[in-house]
Parts: sequence; structure tokens; C-alpha cells
Amino acid sequence: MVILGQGYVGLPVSMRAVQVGFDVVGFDVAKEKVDRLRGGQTYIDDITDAEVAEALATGRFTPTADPDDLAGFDIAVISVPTPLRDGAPDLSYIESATATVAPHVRPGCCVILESTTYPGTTEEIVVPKLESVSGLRAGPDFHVGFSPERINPGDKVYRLENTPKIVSGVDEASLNAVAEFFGALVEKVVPVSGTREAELAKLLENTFRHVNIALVNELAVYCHDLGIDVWSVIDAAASKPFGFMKFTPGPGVGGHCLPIDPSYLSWQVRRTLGRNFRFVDIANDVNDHMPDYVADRTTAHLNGKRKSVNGSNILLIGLAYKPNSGDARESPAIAVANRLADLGARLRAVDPLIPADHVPAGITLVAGTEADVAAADLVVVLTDHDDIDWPLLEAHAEKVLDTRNRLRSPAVDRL
Ligand code: SAJ
Repeated sequence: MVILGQGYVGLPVSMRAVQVGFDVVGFDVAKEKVDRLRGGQTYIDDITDAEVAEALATGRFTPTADPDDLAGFDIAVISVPTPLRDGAPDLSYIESATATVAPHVRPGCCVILESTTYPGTTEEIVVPKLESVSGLRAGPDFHVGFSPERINPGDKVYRLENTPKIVSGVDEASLNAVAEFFGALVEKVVPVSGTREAELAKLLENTFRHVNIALVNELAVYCHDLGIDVWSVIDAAASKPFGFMKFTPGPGVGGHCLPIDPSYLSWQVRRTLGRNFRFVDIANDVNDHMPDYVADRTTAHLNGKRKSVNGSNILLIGLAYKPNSGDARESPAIAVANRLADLGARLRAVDPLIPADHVPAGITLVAGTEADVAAADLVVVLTDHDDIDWPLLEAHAEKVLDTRNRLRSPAVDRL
């Protein structure tokens, strides 16, 4: 089998497929990724060097950047990025991967798209390309399906094999082929009626999160002005054992899923129906403005001490997009930092997980010692990694704006 895209989604699929006995060609256009894999080295947090080396040692894992190595495949999985470009879906990676695999489509093979995308992509973009290049028909001659990824980077509980996997196909035989393949890799497959339903199910999963995070973010803004502790409100509501799911306010929504996936849905509704998907538009607006709100709260806090942001030393706690991750993609913490830098703040930051080269210019990474805290006119908690020295902050930080409700000392000003 072949997997196009050896990123945080494709590489775990490769490793698991080798583990259960498949002969796997791991294709990626990034030669440096292929070289690292060939050297038994990983580049994603959830796969170790040992796992890569183990896969190579079976003789059934072939990392490659050469499309000719795709020849003769039985099953091809496409797991490539689907970013936004100017607010619209950018399917260039899917189109490129499809064009790469199409010449190798043969009777009886199966092509499965895993990348998160809008309903209709599989049957309107992928299938026509595969058919036009191969001269074969999807369905009667070869199988095509969609199976959304649910890889959760850093999750120690849910891995590929124990997360239910939605599977779908352009026809019954394709559905069965996709279900059979992923059924060999994961404990539970969830067949759905069509590829559009599967594509939309994935978007619903993350839009659900995005909308509910926006709900508590907006609630936090109003609670502050009403003098109500939003954190106690949410904890109290979360005591309801049914019909409620806890989400918490923060400086905004980052990562490679939530800021992007819901906009694939609203773009599709606007393009196809000429309608606005209001929940997504509102959630984007609320969540995108949280960094502004945090900058405003920072300004107000300093102002209360007769200080301006301009020239103040601000110590930021956490720059990554979410706790216990070193990923800075779309990080709201960095959005807050940029706003404060624009106001003339002198920024230092504590983040033991973020790679130094991902820290924007103008922000000095520090260890977060007592001296670092004492030197700050204000400490702003943005991403609450577990291995931050919280007791030290608890003991020494008098001037804190905590956007994650991590600190309990009375001096702390919370979102
Ligand atoms: N966030 C909040 N409040 C919350 C939850 C999250 O402000 O209550 C923020 C985070 O700080 C982060 C952003 O939202 O900036 C996204 O957080 P996330 O927990 O949704 O993490 P992601 O982006 O890694 O989302 C992934 C998704 N997984 C897949 O798409 C396969 C999502 O479906 C998972 O539910 C989520 O991980 C998870 O549960 O960790």
C-alpha cells in the first residue's frame, strides 16, 4: 500500500500499517522528511525514532519522494494538508497528491482520502482526476473512499488504533474496501452512507468545538464586566452529568484544526447555497478577537498601576497554541504577543516546549526564574503547560493576568 503525506497524520498510519503486516511505501514530497525516515529518525512527537527504525527493519517500510515507487499499489491513502488561503480552502495539496497517484490507478485498487475537507471534495475533485488519468471508472473498476483523520497530537489516551474511524465509499464495494483496510489498523470502524456525510462529520466535530469555545469566550467577556467569576460558572455547569460539555475561555483558538476546519464548512455553504453559516462566522469573529481582548485587559491592568504598555516589561507564560504542545501554528498566545509588541511592550516569555526558532523576533525566551518574575511589570498566563513552575508563579507573581485560570493566588486577575 502507499501513503501520500508522511506528516502527523500519514506517518502514524504508515507505522500502524507496517505493524499489522502491510508493505508500505511512505511517499512525501519533502525530501528532508524522506531522508530522516530512511535514517530511522522521526520528526513528529507521537512517533519515536525506535518505531521508525523498527518499521524499516521489517523491510516493509519504504520512505520515498519518487512517484514511480507508487506503481502497482493496492491501497493508496492521501493524508496531505488542507489549509486556508485567503479564507478559502486550499486544495492544492490534495490535487497534487491525486495527480501523483492517478497514473498508478489500476483495476481493483483503492484510493482513500483522509485529509479534512469540505463535503464533495472526494467525488468532485479526487474521483474525476483519478478517472481521467487512468481511463477507469471509480466504483465499477476501482474503489474510492473518504475516512477522516482523528489523530490528536500529544494525546496519551487516544491513538490511531483505539479511536473509532469513520469510513465511507463512492459505492458499497468501495465502502467495504475502505472498511476492510482500516478495520485491520483500528479497533472500530464506523461506516457511513456516503463520502459527503463522512467529510461533513469531521467538519461537524471541530465546528462543534470552535462554536462552544466561542460561547465561553464571549461569556467570559461579559462576566468580567458583570463582576461574575466565569470560571466558577463553568465549573458549576460542568457538574451536570448529562447534556453539558465543559469548554474553557482563553486568549483565542489556535492549531491546525479549529481555526481552519469550520471555515471549510462555511465556505462550502456560501459557495453552494449563497448562505452564511452564521455559527461559524460568529465563532470565528469571537475567537479571532480574543487576542485583542487580552491585549485590552493587559492595558487596563497596567493602567490601573499608572503604567503604560509602552516600555513595560511583560512576562508571557506559554506561547504554544495549547497546553503541553510545542506547536505554535496559529497560536493565540503569539497573536497576543504581537499586539503587545505593537503597543511598545518589552516582551519576555517562558515556554519550555516551543522550539526557539518558532519564537517571533522581539520576544526573549527566559527560564521563568524568580528574578524573571520580579523584573516583570506584569505576568500574562497564555498557555498553561503542565511543566511550568506554577508554585513559583503562585508565590512570587503579584501582578498577573491569567487567561487560563491556572493560578489561585488572590493577587491574580483572571480572564
Ligand atoms: N481551546 C480553548 N478552550 C477549550 C478548548 C480548546 O480555548 O475549552 C483552545 C486551545 O487552547 C487551542 C484551540 O482551542 O488554542 C484548539 O484546541 P483543541 O483542544 O481543539 O486542540 P486541537 O486543535 O489540537 O484539536 C484537536 C482536534 N483533533 C482532530 O481534529 C483530530 C479536536 O477534534 C480534538 O477534540 C482536540 O484535538 C482535543 O480534544 O485535543
